[in-house]
Amino acid sequence: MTTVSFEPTEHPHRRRNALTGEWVLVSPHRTKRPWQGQVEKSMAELRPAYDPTCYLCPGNERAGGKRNPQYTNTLVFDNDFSALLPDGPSGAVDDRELFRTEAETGTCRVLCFSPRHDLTIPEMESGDIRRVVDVWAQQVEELGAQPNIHYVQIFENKGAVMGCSNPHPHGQIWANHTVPVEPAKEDAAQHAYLGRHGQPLLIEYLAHELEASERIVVQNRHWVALVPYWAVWPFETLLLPRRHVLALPELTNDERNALADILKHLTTRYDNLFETSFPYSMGWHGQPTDGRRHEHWQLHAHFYPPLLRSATVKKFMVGYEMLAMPQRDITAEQAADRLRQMSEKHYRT
Ligand code: H2U
Ligand code: ZN
Repeated sequence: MTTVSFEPTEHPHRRRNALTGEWVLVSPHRTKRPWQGQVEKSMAELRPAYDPTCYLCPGNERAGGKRNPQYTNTLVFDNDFSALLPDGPSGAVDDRELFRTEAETGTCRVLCFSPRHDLTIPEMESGDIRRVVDVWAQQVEELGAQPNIHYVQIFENKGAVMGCSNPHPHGQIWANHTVPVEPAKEDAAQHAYLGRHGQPLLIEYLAHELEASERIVVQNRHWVALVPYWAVWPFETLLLPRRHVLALPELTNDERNALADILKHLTTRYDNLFETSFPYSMGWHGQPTDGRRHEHWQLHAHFYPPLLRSATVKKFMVGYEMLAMPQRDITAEQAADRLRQMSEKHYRT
């Protein structure tokens, strides 16, 4: 019997997500000629700066009947179709093991990043992205201070392929009583890691990644964006502060400016990859807002983009992924390399 030494670019293997404990199957042998397929470009989408039919543009009426103010930088409003409601019962309603039910309360908000209907984060000025960063931090602070709010989830769905309902640049904020499933997994993993090693998981992880450097996409004095070792989506990235920061409100002025810069640079690389307005779901994970300090936490953002080979070829999480475990072909290292090769000058400018 011959024993062949393990080659990560040749041999199928599985990698463990240290933040969630979940595994991903990597099949690099399937990407012998990964980038020789033609790159179909999507139709260049030309949008007006103001769209009279858009429910997020300044001065327009929303679907719920309320009217937006003539806002000039950002706008936050309560979602007209909130998934959570602030008032109502809370706590256990049914304790039977097979039918456990808890009433849940919370608040959902919409955040317009810009009054301009035609812009996206990579096309916005850093100074204007900085305003979005400030609103994110302020929303976590304000909602998190409410005694019944224990987690504030900030996220953005970008692109119709991600189910985004409107191209006007916007994100959402959902805040609720219980810590949702994904941050709860990360909470448990980070808590256990700090207990075992005396250092926050993501602080040690970043140190290893900076040393290896093969999965780093872009970095500046305060932030690093990398394709995580355990990435599931083809061009998934993790955005991390260099300093130990538990939540968005703790970011300094300098860190916020640097965050605006790295957001612009990372999303520009994404857009340049397939010369399209790159769709994704992104969002922030930070400590729960139950009033305690959770030293095991490290603030971070996830970007989960669905595109695989071109502006139109999307990865589907079906079949084996739904029934067994997530699987990818291109390795995290190859994805990081592709993103690193991209220019930070937007293809449309
Ligand atoms: P997306 O970010 O996935 O496009 O969702 C937009 C949100 O905006 C969605 O949650 C809300 C929807 O309920 N919305 C309003 O609050 N008012 C409107 O007039 C339309 C959409
Ligand atoms: Zn608009």
